[in-house]
Amino acid sequence: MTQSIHPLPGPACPVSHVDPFSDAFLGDPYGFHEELRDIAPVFWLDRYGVYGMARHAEVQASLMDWETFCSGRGAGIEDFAKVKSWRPPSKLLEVDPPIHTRTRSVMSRILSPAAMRQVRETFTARAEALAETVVAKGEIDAIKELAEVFPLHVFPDAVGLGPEGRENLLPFGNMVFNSFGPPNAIFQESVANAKPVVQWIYDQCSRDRLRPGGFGSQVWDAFDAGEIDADEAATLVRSMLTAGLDTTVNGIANAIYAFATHPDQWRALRDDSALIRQSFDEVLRWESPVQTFFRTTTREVEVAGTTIPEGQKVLLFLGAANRDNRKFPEPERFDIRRRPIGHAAFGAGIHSCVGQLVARLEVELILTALLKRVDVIELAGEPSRKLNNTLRCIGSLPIRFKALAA
Ligand code: 4IA
Repeated sequence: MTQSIHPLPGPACPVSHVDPFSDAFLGDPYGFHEELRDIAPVFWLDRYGVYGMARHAEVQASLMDWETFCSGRGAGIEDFAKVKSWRPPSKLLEVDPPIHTRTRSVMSRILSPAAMRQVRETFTARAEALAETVVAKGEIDAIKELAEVFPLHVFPDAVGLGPEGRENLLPFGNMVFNSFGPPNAIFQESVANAKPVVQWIYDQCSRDRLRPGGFGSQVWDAFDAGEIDADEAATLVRSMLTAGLDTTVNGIANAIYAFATHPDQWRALRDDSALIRQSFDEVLRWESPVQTFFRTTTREVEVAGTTIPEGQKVLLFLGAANRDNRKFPEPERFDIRRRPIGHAAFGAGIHSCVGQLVARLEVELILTALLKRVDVIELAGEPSRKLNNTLRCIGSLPIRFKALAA
């Protein structure tokens, strides 16, 4: 409906006039996703002058080909080769090898399976206590009282932050995830009053603020070992504080939403708790917290018959790829028995989510703790959306828990 073939000279592919950062798109992306997937493997978004890909095959292939689809020119809409980023670029997300290889190896060691075994006991006790509280309440807003509470309770402690100022963490993340898109009203609103928030975040990244032994302090240990420089160390701590909260809050929120609207799936999980971990992959596929990311072409490249010139921004629709029926049969169905191997919610290739073990641990423990206590999860009212240029967020989620007979 909104497509046309662009008159030459111009991109050699179909054009869409859709605005993927509009309220209408962000509020309910799935109809738009279908339209974009069906236009062509590669299309031109004339609203922003960027290419887009929404089918699984091309999204996946582009993520794997970091030499052609680079991150060093920014993972947002701005090309760092042309404009200066509003924040100093991430030394993890917004760099390419060889720098990336070095910083990534530090982060993946700190967030390794062995590290998860160390925090598991503390995280578990907190998940159990929180589940006890919310189930006793019966009715809650699952955003304010559960999805935000749990990551904010466990992750900043694991990083080793002090007790003061943690209310800055979610506003900071919200702002950064908005900033990957255009400077629209959604973004502007999130940066109003941002100065003290940004300052607080940067202050927490210095060594003397971080509890010895925590994830943040371990980043500084890598500086001592000569693996990274001081600027890289501080910026990697910032990466943890940017990428580690809003993502998991919405991962938990989307999981609760999925089960509340699919009672048969909660029953299936009750019948077979071995499905807990893979059920989170299905949540991620069905409602991907990180919906989109940009790459920039480092050379002219042909994708499915379309030639993309060098230096072009390409918007990858991870959320659309995860609902592509060319890859996942009946993609609209939330089915925890499906093994959604190859979903793109954590990205793919060298930049695939380095913190995913933390996310997986948090969701596993919350679902496990609820499963022990809850017979039925249901909506107790209409959920509301919170719009973000990158994240699929829920604003409020009224939930009723029916407790298991004791
Ligand atoms: C960083 C993709 C998202 C989860 C993310 C956001 C920020 C950073 C990394 C990942 O600042 O390094």
